[in-house]
Amino acid sequence: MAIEQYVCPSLNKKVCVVLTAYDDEEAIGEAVKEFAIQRNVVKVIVVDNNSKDETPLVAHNAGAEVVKEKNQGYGYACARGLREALYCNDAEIIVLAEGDMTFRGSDLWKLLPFLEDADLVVGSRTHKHFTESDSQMDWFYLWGNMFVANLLSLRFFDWRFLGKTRFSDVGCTMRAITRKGLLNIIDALEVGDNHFSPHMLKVALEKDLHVIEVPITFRKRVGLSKGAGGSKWRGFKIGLRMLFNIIK
Ligand SMILES: Nc1nc2c(ncn2[C@@H]2O[C@H](COP(=O)(O)OP(=O)(O)O)[C@@H](O)[C@H]2O)c(=O)[nH]1
Ligand SMILES: [Mg+2]
Repeated sequence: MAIEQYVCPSLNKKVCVVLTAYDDEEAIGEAVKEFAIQRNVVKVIVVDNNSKDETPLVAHNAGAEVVKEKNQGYGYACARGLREALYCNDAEIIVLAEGDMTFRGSDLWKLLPFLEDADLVVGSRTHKHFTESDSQMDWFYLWGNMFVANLLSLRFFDWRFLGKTRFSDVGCTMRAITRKGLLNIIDALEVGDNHFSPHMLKVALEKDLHVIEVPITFRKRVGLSKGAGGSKWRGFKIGLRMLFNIIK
């Protein structure tokens, strides 16, 4: 076997980034710029989900392509953005994240290399050194996410590796997927609400995509949370819906 220096091909592939946004005018401009500036990012799509503030204008001015999703819900916004990204013919890799500044644009470079061996790479916000102490991930969200994540691993149990893949987080929006992988799952994404994230992972595993999780940085949110991070009661209810979707 010839010994040669390895240059990771995924780091040279074109990337389309999708950011979800709902009344996120405070954060969306910086979020767009932070992702757009990363190497090989050819387009940033912002999915505006009926914002009543200036979110679409701020996103547009920051350089994003803005699409409007009328069906209200985090899952509808994610699925719409992923579908739109497939029209970006240049892009071989599609990255999904949120426009609330919780995710770091430069973390693309943690996700992409794993796409050499996997179809879908999802972030985990459960590692102490990467999850900032003033982020939403307090003990409640950490333990809740880890509990439901273990359930997802068990759903695809295998004796040797304890699951097709081992998850530590189910609510992390930030993920990278190959065009081929996305084409395989897009029509099966049917959850429109806040429990979309583990649903997408479940669908991917059902379709035999290779899924892997990597630790990413999680920062303090800019602006008000409208999702699980809004209150513990809301987080609990969303967690239950995630759980029922996983076992169904
Ligand atoms: N919760 C929620 N989020 C939405 C909706 N539409 C779009 N989003 C976006 O989805 C992401 C997740 O919501 P967020 O408020 O950050 O929830 P959190 O991450 O639990 O605090 C954000 O980028 C929102 O702007 C929606 O109808 N509900
Ligand atoms: Mg968020």
